[in-house]
Amino acid sequence: MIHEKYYELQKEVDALTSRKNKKSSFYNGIYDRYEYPVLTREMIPVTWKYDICKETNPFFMERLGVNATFNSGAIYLNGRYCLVARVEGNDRKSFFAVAESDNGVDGFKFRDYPILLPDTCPEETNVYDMRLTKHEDGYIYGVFCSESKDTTVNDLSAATAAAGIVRTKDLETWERLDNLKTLRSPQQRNVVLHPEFVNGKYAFYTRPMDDFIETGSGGGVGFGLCDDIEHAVIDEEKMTSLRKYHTITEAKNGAGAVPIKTDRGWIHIAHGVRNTAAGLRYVIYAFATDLNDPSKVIAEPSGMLIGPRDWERVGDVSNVVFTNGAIVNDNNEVFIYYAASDTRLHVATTTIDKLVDYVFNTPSDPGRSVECVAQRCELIRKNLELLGK
Ligand code: BGC
Ligand code: BMA
Repeated sequence: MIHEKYYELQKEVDALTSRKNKKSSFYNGIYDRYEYPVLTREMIPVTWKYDICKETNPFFMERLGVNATFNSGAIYLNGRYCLVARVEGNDRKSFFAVAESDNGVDGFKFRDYPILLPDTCPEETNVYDMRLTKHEDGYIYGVFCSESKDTTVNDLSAATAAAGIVRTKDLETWERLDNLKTLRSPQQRNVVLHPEFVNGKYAFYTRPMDDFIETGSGGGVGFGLCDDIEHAVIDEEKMTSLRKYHTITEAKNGAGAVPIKTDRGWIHIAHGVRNTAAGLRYVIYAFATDLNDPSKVIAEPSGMLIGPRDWERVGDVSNVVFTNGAIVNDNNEVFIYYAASDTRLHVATTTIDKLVDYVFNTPSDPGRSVECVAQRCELIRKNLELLGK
């Protein structure tokens, strides 16, 4: 017999997933924020957490809790906005699950089951942060972080991060390929597959790092080519967007969403990290690369595009906004899915025209306070002149 509590709780889930979202009062002219997150742990179907049978679960007790729904890959498929969310169980293990909506800002519903990836890596402990690339070869690729225990050192917490690769045509059946091998970088996280061939090869944005947490000598977002996607190997990684002293990318940075193609260049929405007394602070920034050479940075507006604000600042890993997915629909509207504090997923909406204006017309960071204030005084001078002052 089905426990009566099931119906009550599922009704609450249904109410949340069918709640209309609306733009919030936040304004910067670049993008809109929304009142409600698009995915939270409260939107997880009851069947994923409870045994709904009254005989075996008389207290209607949660058996397999869900702690968070956050960093999500995103893709526009058959007119629907599809997310491959990072779902984290109470056991701290993450997995992937597809949630879909008709309009991209509300109504996201999970499919009946989460994704069960082919189990080809016996040492893999955790998976997270999938980027979904609709590649010109006809497949949809998912590139994600595959984390394993580092058994070469005597440290219980030591881990190794690698890029796992899967592909699909429908987000239902997934084929697992070999993990990416980067010959010159021992660890990789935040790897993104470029949607087009470059010089006839598959192209990846990488994030070379010496260690699991610290990038060490890794200088920023890398870029490398490989011939065979089924056994992907990258020899040389060129640098694209660099880590820089006293900027939002000082501690580390990494590719986020799959780059968006525009008339002026590829627009990248990435993340930058700096260290503070309160721990690492993650923000989202943007830059553009050349249409013919997607590794060459041609515009880099100063500072962050999205920083954690208000309640976004609070969660399991506070002071973090992170993106690994954006969607452009048929009307050139852009939906940036960003997670707040490793806990819930939000959306920011803008348009291709606005993003291009932002990336190419926002001044770049001159690097020193005195020059930054001079840059601002110039803006004020122009404005006061217009105001006749
Ligand atoms: C966590 C990630 C985190 C990474 C580095 C992993 O174990 O699951 O969320 O980004 O560690 O801190
Ligand atoms: C990591 C990322 C994310 C996470 C962030 C903050 O390095 O890969 O999974 O959102 O740290 O904890």
